Amino acid sequence: MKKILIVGAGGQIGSELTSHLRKIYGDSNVVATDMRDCRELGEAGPFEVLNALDATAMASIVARYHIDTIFNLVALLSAVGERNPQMAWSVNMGALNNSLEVARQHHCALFTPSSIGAFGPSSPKDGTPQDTIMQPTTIYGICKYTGEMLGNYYHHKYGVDTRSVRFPGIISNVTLPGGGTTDYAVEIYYEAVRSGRFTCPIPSDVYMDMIYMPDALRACVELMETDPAKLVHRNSFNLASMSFTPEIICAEIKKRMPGFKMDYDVDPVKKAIAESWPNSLDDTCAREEWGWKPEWDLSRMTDDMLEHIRLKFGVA
Ligand code: AKB
Repeated sequence: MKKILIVGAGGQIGSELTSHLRKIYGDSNVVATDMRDCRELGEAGPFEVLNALDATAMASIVARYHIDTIFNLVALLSAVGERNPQMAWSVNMGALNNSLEVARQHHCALFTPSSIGAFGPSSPKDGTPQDTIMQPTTIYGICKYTGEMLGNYYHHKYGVDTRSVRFPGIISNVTLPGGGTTDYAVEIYYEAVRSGRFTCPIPSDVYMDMIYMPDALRACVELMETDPAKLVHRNSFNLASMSFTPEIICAEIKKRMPGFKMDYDVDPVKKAIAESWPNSLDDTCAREEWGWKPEWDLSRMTDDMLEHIRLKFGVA
């Protein structure tokens, strides 16, 4: 990776991936784009307003900056997707199609995240294998699964260097996620600091895979820097780090804030989505093919999240 384009850089992953990649590859070598005018992304390096559904505009930025690697991070997430499935399909698949075509025409490598949402209720629940039955029941999952197939198709048919990971819910303290089923695991920390209480939309005993942002960013770079000869899989690698329920994360916060209180107002849409996803993924292939190893667990992440959010809100 020498000249990188990030499409959808204003979102939860993009805002942090932009500065992470700029630190490694140089500010001027990472071009951030978003459909909104995110001025802060233009402070350290190049920023362009780009609607990912406009393939001509995407191709022109790729040509102008001599891009060799594209990160397509555009996505309407699982819960918001269920409110408008047609829009979710057209945005998620439109951005992916354009990224694949531009990558093919301009000889770029392409990273597009998939998700634990690509699995469905018929997939094995615990230790969900890399290669297994996948019948997602959300439009988001259907887009992710289709995207995985398309990524592999472009690799086999046209030789495009497509790579991807199935991200768990990503927890971070910089940019809030929006519209996902796993968002509760970020919101709980903010509310713990802000008000000392949280109303959880997910049932107390539902497990989902999660990952802390520093590990997620490292995974993107490590996968994209791996010698292609080592990759048996491409789209998309199971990625695991930690798996917990609302009850477990609540207990972890209580260890540090004994007065913290959580109650439940279960959102039926999020409940159905969460229950259709795996409890925990088996990421053996990622470990074997490109050396994946998570560095953060729930306890260390909880310390770090609370410390950063307290600093943000000026709370002692
Ligand atoms: C969501 O909850 O929709 C996302 C995801 C797990 O892909 N965070």
